[in-house]
Amino acid sequence: MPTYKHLLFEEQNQIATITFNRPKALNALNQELLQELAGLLDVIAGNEDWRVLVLTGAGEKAFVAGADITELATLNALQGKYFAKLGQDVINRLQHLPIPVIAAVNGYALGGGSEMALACDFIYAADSAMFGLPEINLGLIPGFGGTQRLARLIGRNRAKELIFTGRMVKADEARDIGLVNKVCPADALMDEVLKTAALMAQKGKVSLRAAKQAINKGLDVDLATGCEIERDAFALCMASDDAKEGTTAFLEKRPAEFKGRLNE
Ligand code: DAK
Repeated sequence: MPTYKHLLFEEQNQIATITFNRPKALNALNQELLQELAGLLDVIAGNEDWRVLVLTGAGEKAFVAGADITELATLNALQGKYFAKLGQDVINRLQHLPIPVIAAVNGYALGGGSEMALACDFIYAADSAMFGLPEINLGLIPGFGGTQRLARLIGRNRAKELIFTGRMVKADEARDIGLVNKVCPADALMDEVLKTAALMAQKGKVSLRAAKQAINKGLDVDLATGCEIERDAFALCMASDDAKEGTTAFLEKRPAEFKGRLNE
């Protein structure tokens, strides 16, 4: 594996973990970090062994405190456009990664940091976590998909309130409005995330990917088209050794041993 200046990468028991690692700047996203992340996500997408990806932030204070404002302040319009393209590419790669991605939000997730978490499949948060889209305070609006993903996840009016005011919400409120799936004591967050990741990692590889794709693609279309997408994804699962193994194991009253292969 290549080494990275602003990211840490670990892999254990088929679970890959990326840690944003600029703790002195609260893990703010600069261009170099985004370029590194784009490359690493490509490596992960091409690896058949890793079943789940976890994203978290270094230090106790932040997941990601947003785009690097120091860098942002120096960009001209063209550079801003490149920055936007880079950020949007990375966030799209994250959303479309074939394996599930859990955001383990261990502190501030602000601006681009919240948008990064929103592109993950779901979010677990430390009780100390804070979420917000404060771009309005900088004379900006969210630019990495936040206006779109937040409204789709928590509803139009709640998203408008948060984006128009820039108000931060604590972890409990984030859970109550549906932004976060689970809140844990800060020192238990990674254990909880890895437990859920391990549960998913032992499922059929083909079906896990098929379920993610069917849900993601289906959310952008009408119900009938979504059900068609589901049928195709279901057919793909039926063509896998995993489905044969899963059903056989049930009938033989033993745990399934998924190999993650299509029928030979
Ligand atoms: N960028 C750069 N440095 C940051 C930073 C950030 N976003 N957030 C914190 N830091 C740095 C601080 O400057 C400080 O550095 P030193 O002074 O020690 O050198 C260090 O991290 C510790 O921060 P504080 O001293 O401020 O710590 P506090 O506990 O007092 O406050 C805080 C924590 C998170 C409340 C505060 O740091 C804060 O408000 N940070 C900024 C949060 C923010 O506004 N984030 C949103 C950024 S806007 C685009 C697409 C997307 C975006 C932009 C463009 N295009 C389409 C072009 C995204 C925009 C954003 O994300």
